[in-house]
Amino acid sequence: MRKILLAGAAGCALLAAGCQTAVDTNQETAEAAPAAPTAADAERFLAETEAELTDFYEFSARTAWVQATYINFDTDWLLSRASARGTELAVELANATKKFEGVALTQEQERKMNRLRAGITIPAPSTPGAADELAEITTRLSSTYSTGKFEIGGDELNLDELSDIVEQSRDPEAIKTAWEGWRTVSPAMKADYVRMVEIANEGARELGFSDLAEMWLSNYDMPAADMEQEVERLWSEVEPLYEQLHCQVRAGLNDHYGDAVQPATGPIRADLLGNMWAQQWNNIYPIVGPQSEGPGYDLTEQLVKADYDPLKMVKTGEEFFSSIGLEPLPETFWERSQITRPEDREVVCHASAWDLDNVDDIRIKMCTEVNAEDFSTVHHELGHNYYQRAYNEQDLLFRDGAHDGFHEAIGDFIALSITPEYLQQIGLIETVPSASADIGLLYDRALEKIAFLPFGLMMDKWRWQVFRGETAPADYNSDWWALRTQYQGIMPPGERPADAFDPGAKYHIPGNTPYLRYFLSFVMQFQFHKAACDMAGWDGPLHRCSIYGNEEVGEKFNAMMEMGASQPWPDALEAFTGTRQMSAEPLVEYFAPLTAWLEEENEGRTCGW
Ligand code: X8Z
Ligand code: ZN
Repeated sequence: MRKILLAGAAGCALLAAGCQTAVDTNQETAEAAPAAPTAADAERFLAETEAELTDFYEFSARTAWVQATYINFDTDWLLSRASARGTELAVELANATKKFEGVALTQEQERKMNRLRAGITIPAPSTPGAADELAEITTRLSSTYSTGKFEIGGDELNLDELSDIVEQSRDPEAIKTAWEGWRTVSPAMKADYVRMVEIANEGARELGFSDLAEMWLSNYDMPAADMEQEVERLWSEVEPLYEQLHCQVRAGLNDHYGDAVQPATGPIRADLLGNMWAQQWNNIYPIVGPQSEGPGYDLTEQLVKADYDPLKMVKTGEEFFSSIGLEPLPETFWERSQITRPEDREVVCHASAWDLDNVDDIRIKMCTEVNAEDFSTVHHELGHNYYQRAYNEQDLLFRDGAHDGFHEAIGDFIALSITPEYLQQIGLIETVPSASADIGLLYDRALEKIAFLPFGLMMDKWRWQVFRGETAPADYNSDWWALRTQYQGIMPPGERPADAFDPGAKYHIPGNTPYLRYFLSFVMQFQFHKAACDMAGWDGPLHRCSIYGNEEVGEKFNAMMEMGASQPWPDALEAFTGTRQMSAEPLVEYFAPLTAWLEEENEGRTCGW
């Protein structure tokens, strides 16, 4: 998540006055028809709106920060209040844009109007009380998730502790218990989720969308239906590679656990993939990775050996960004970030990056542990912060990513440069493994990046179905698993209980963070990487290329980041990569040596499920 959008409001006095004035004037002057609004009116409206939002945003962001780093009755109350006012304000502004329909606006004004109209993640209708009810629901959903526990052997385990079991245990029964245990937290969310969908769809319809799915898909500088087609196109480019990886991993799990636990054909048991949601599979590298061709080091072990602590991991991340010429993080980042889980209170542990004042009060909120996964997450979060700071001179409504996939891709693009050579340069490994380690390195990357793709896609496929009413509440869970099986080729470890609400056990569902952004990011970060490596004159294999220390690339990248959302995203993409289309071609090129190896390994096996 990059920031809490419209989470709270400082009130809408200024804006209401602005709107009110326009309406009153019309009534006074006109027995005749009210004067049609002009482009100058639009300019005034936008200026007043941006001033109002600037003030409101900081109040709401600080409220949300306090709640996320100290969850209790009172902070939930405060967040609900702030977020209800935020929704009311956002909806009022979105409705206010309607009066400028048909007015000849500049491209910039048009973009701002669109952002106001389509940019609300969970809208409420303007019916009195709707925003309050919605805010209570969303706060409750989020806190239920973040404070969820399940008891095993007399201990109340939180998500981190249950995840440790799924990630590290090799006992299928223990893994299943932790996996099912975490999913006892979400049935309590179901009724709230159903009601939330009703309210938000009403809100979307009031703003002129057929439902919330259409509204979410309307934030990509093209009609919603075209964007959905784009997503299908990208998926078709990567699906064959996923199938190869799935085939090899299933065979590895079958070897390790035997037919009774993981059959050699059909879907993979979801809890055996080393991640609570089967979204990234690096933790089972030791089971399913190539035996003879390993990368030659284990980054988690190296971090521990080198005495890294969470702070040092973040400092190391900052140093990478500095090496490409970006300004160091401000002092307040270090004073105000939450880098580790506080012992004495409940917090939202899911990693996020924040921009509290839309200028430079940037921070991360993580419960960092010393391991390879969090080392990568640190870079991910810092990417959000550097982007936020880069576009802070844009008009307020343009202080955002070119689209949300860009925002997610910045830090991951940097992390693709964490190559063995880079690790050696910063002293984390002694020797750079030879080319014979390439398959191992690529396999590990594929467990992180390729395994993720169908998950990144199905999350919002499920939500689009729900928002469109194609999936009724009674089918929430079965349709969830139908998509999990169709796209990821996985199945639950046992029958799911009748009241199960498994989507609620994944942060972004109760947290209402759209997920298509991650699918796009996982494709686009390879486009950024390839462009950067080309710029750097790299002519080796893409996975060995690191832009560490390359200020020329840094400067070009920063130029794209500075654009924020001020131009249609193809312009931003073109500025850095020279192309105006999202494409999985660079990803396919990156993994080509692995693909060839997988195809050989899978020969004679029946792949698919
Ligand atoms: O939620 C995140 C980031 C914060 S924006 C840690 N990610 C997705 C997830 O964890 O599900 C990054 C990868 C996908
Ligand atoms: Zn993110």
